[in-house]
Amino acid sequence: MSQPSAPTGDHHVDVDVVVVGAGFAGLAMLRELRDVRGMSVRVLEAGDDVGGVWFWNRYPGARCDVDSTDYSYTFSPELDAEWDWSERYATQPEILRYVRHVAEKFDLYRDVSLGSRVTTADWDEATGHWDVVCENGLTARGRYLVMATGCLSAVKRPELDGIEDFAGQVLHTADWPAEPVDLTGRRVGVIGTGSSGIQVIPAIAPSVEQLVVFQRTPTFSVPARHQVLTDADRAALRAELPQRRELLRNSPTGLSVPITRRSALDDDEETRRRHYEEQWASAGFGFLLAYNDLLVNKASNDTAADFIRGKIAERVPDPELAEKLTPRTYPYGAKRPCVDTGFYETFNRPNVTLVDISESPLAKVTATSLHTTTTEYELDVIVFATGFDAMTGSLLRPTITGRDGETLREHWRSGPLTYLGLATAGFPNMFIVAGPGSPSLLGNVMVSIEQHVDWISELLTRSAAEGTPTIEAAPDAEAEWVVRVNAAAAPTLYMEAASYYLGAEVPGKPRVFMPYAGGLRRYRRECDEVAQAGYRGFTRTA
Ligand code: NA7
Repeated sequence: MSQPSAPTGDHHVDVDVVVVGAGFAGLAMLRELRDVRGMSVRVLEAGDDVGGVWFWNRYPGARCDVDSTDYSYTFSPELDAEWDWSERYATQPEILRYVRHVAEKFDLYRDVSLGSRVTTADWDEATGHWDVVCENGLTARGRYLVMATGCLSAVKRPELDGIEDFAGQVLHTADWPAEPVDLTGRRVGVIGTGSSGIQVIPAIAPSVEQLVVFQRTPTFSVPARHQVLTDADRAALRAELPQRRELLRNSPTGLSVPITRRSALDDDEETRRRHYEEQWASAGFGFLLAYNDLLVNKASNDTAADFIRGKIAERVPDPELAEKLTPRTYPYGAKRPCVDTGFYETFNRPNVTLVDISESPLAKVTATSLHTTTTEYELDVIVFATGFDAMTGSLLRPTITGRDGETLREHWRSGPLTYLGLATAGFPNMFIVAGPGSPSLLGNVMVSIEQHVDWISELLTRSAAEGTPTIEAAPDAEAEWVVRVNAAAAPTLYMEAASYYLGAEVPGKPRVFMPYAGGLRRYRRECDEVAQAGYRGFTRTA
């Protein structure tokens, strides 16, 4: 295949593949397509460096919820051998160092255009190419378009009356300034208690003068059991790496947690309690996998949820406060569960106040204060930890126009329609990495990314070899896959929470369950079977 016709910095590039996003997915795609498959690639990245979510989410306390060794690329034994993670859950700065190291080691920067936010992508039917335009004027043309834009990158800023009048500082966890923010001695309000809020709240509480946390829905969180890795830990992890990688690949979750076949109801109360205690003491995120039916059987789920509720009561001695922090309206795990280091205990501090905004919602902002419907809170800083327009936001913010002038926004007006989560009918030669319709956020996204990168790359290579470079998901295959995605979610408890899996995080967003809930292992099998059947469900033409 051809070499790029213009280096980084020029105004137009012509390549085989235009990739949008230089996070873990986009960089893996670039390396595989360029260095293994011999294609020319240009990656367009909105940020000023590679890293995706790990570039933007620089808030205090930001770290991964997945063990570092499970949240790493697996394509290079040399990379594994030379990289040492310093902690069980890597911090955002360490992950960013890792991504930069990978970009340098594999000479990826030369094919990445930084500071290039994509605004439009248009399918040119006459030539069978995508024309892509960036906000900075850069244009790119490629036979293929790969959207590696991430599930959690379209930042959500809830509308708050008067926010522009606030005289203090307004921050968002997912768009935290690169320069240090000194919160010492300031009165800070944090809105949101999802994974980001749960990390930032304990991280800043000791240094701020006052911290007011505005909570809409209480969260289930279990201790992360974070630890600094010693040389001995690292040696042990290295020795275990082959088995861990095998577990990752074959697991429904993409985590190297051994899968149990036991239901929570198989154990009597005392045995179950002991088992939960053991898990509580070490499992971190893996607590959700303590039994095999916590996400499908309400009675089983109740046992785990009750256990966590009991722990919240132990961690927060004031019963009224503990009750406010206790989730009661949805099953454990039906919203993305959190892991924490001292989150609930933070509310025992005298300088921290919890405000239940389900009782008295946020009303307005003035120059000095954030007001709920009942009370005024004087603040110096407002931190939004309000998350993202998840899964579809980053795909729908640019205008992507496919065959016959239909935009992706129009095609997905009732919710995302994909075949295998990888492609969408009417958008030939466009592929999505770890997007809706694939397991994406329901497992370790690193495993999903690498599976998609391999699968898409193989499809492009085979299509080139067979003289059928134009590839499109057939409408009936897409329709059938959407039914399968819904069917996989239907028996689960995911349907019982207003979560971002269901599009509930953005008012007016279609309420459909977006990720594929059948598990990574089953999904990988489905994709492999489609490939073995000559890419069944895809139309491939010259
Ligand atoms: P999340 O998990 O979507 O959490 C967002 C939080 O912000 C959550 O507590 C929301 O409450 C709250 N929120 C959102 N919108 C509002 C408004 N309008 N008013 C008040 N409160 C609001 O995002 P995170 O950034 O914490 O985590 C994202 C992912 O990063 C996470 O899943 C991990 O994969 C890592 P709600 O529950 O909607 O009532």
